[in-house]
Order: sequence, then structure tokens, then C-alpha cells
Amino acid sequence: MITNAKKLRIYSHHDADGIASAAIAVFVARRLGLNYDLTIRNQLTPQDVLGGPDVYWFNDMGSARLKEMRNVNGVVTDHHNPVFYGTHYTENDNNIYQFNPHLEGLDGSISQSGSTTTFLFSANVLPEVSAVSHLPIVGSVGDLHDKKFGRLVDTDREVMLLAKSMGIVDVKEDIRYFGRSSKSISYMLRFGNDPKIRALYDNPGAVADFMVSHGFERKDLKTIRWIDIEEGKKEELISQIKGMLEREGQDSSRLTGEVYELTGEPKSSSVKDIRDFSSLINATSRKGKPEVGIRLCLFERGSTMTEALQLYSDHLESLRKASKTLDEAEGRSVGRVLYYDFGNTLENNITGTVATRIITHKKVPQSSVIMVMANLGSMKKISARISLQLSEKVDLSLIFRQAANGLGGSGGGHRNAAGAIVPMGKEGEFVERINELVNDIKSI
Ligand SMILES: [Mn+2]
Repeated sequence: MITNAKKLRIYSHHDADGIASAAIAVFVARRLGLNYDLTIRNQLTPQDVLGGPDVYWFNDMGSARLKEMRNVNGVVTDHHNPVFYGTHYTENDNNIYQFNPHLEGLDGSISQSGSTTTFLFSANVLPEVSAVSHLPIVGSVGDLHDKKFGRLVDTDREVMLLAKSMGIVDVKEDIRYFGRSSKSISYMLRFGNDPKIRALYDNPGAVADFMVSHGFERKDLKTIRWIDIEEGKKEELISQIKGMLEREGQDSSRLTGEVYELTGEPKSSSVKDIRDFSSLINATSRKGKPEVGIRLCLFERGSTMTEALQLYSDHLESLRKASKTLDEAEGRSVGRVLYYDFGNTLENNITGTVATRIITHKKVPQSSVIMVMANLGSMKKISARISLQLSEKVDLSLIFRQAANGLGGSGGGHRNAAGAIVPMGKEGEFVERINELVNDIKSI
């Protein structure tokens, strides 16, 4: 269907995984010489799922909306929880081939990202797609698939090993904090949160003293990056930090794990580390310029990089504003649900990011469902997160879909991270319904 498409309509999700998927699809379309267009969405609109004469290719989205599609010819490469457990969907005049790890008994929230799915599918259409085998790593790391085990696993891992064997990425055992190539060591130690070093977390004075006691000069503290220092120095710092974590009664083993680097980037590059690259890609999209992220994925640099770095700093500014709003906001509790409704005071495309921040940085019980809401026209946009522990028992995507459908909205996502859109005014009922559905699960 794709190779013969007169016109290919590529749709993809607006996060780093979606952008990496889109870049793979664009790579394929260009190599095949296809006439294509590309749409990046936070969520598919009712119009998007109506289909038509063209061939559609949904990436990192679509599986949750299959039953709403009409007259669609095309392919869904996704890893979100599917509503239809089959590979060929033909109801409602559709002719849709679905590729999704859940159909293979794999958990899409950890084993196989959207971009890995797009990549594996594409490799069958066009073997030379291996030239962009770094992109599934960008997507998988962007979706935190390396969080649970400190490394990528299952199919994400197989694709990562392909990229390694092709010399596109380097794989190392190192500190896993964000910012190895984009931030100073001081920043990493101050904001690293998995695990949090209690003696240093958000304590710039203590971080500076720690650095100076290990031979760094005060004037260098704002600029020297982890990636700049010698291996021996890294080992010294890691063993010191592990000691601190152990004295604080924490699991120090999570401090280190696999990290991935782009071999094609110079050492001075702020996106040498793939986690840093992924953050940059995500920011371009959140600021409404996903095409910039896609061009970076497809190896453009120079002025594209300059523009991306500007978008990144704009995105950080939005997040700073959001965390200020968050500090002043009172969360409201209904049973297990702790929710924040920001109305029009929060950009509605960062509700998920803010929900992640709350569950990461605020002291909330591990049994809570964290929800962040913002207005989206006549609808309420809701993003939710639960701890990995709770997600062993609760599949948030299923209860979000069920509750939202019952209220005339739509919802879905992953076991531990889900979203919904419901008509304005229905959000209170939605919260109550989610609380009931979580409490109904017997094993909790
Ligand atoms: Mn994804």
C-alpha cells in the first residue's frame, strides 16, 4: 500500500517518540519518491479518522482510535494500548493494517516504542532504513523505556543493537542522569531525580561544595559537563555518590546504567547523549515546530540546530512558568485521585509533562493517580500518571478509555501514563469515575 501510494498522508504523535517515528516515515517516503504530507498531532481529530482516497500511515498513535476510523486505507504502527486485537481491520469500510507490540504479547510501555514499531515495519518496506536506526533509540528513551531496568529491553534493545553494530551509536555504562552532554555536572547533581541524592537535590550550595571537594574550580562549575571529564574522575564521582545514596538508605544501583551516544556528533555537541537529543526533539514539537525536530533526526545541523536550541530554551521557559503556576496551585483529592485543573493558565500541550513533573518531584503517595487538566476549546484535556508500582496492578489506559467514552470523550495511552479529552464540565464526573474504577480492581 505504501510503495504504491499516489499520495501518502503521514500522521504522528507530538512527543519525541512520535517525531522520531515521523522522521523514519519521512525517510521512507522520500527514498520511495512518494508524494506525501505530514501532520503532527497531540491527539487525532474526528476529521483525521475519516479517511478518503489517499493512503494513511499513523505512527505512535491510531491503535486507540481504530474503531472510530471510517473509510481509511492504510497502516497503523503504534505501541499504545489497542482497541482491536488483530492485524487487519476491515469494519466500517476500513482497510487498515495494524502493527503493535501488544498484539505480540509485548508491553508497549516498556518493550517497544512507537518509533521502534515504525522502524521494524519500515525495514520490511525498505532495508536501507537502517541508516536511521538511531531514531528508535531517540523515541524509546524519550518514552522512558530505559527507566525500569536502566537500559532498553526487548525489541527496543534489538534495534538499539543494530544501530550499535552499524556504528551509528555508542553504548556505555555510565551515570543515567539527564544532561550528560547538554548540562553542567552541577545541574545534573542538583536536579537528578532517579535516584534523588537528598544531600544535593535542589541544593546548589551543597553541590558546589561537593564539586570543589573533588578538585573542580568554582569558575568551571556552571560549564563543565559530565561528558568532558576523564573516566577516572567519573568513577571517583560515581563511587562517592553511590556512597551518599547508600548512607541515605537509597538504592544506589539505579544511578548507573546504559547510556547511548550518537557517534556522528562531535564531543562538544550538546546532543551527543541521546537522552539530551530526545529532549531537544521533544521541545521543537512542543513549541509548534516539529519539522525542525524531524530535520535534526534526518541529520541536518547548522541553522536547524540553532533554531532548535532556541525552541528548547523557549520550551524551558514555558515549563518554568508552568512550575510556578504549579507551586501556587492546590491539588484537589477525590479518593486516590489527586488532580490539578489549570483551566486556561497552562498551555494544553504540556499537561503530560507537568503530570510527569508532579509524580517525579512532589511528595505524592505511590497509590495516587495524578491528573493535570487544561482547557482545549470546548473540551477539557486531561493527562495522568501513576507510579510504576501502581501500574503493575492498574492499566490506566483502559480505565481512561472506559471513563472518557462513557462521557462522550476519548482516552487511552499506556499502563502508567494516559490521557483523555472530555466535554467541558464533565471533568468532575470523570475524576469520580476513575477513582471508582481504580478501587474496583480487587488486588489493590
Ligand atoms: Mn510513544
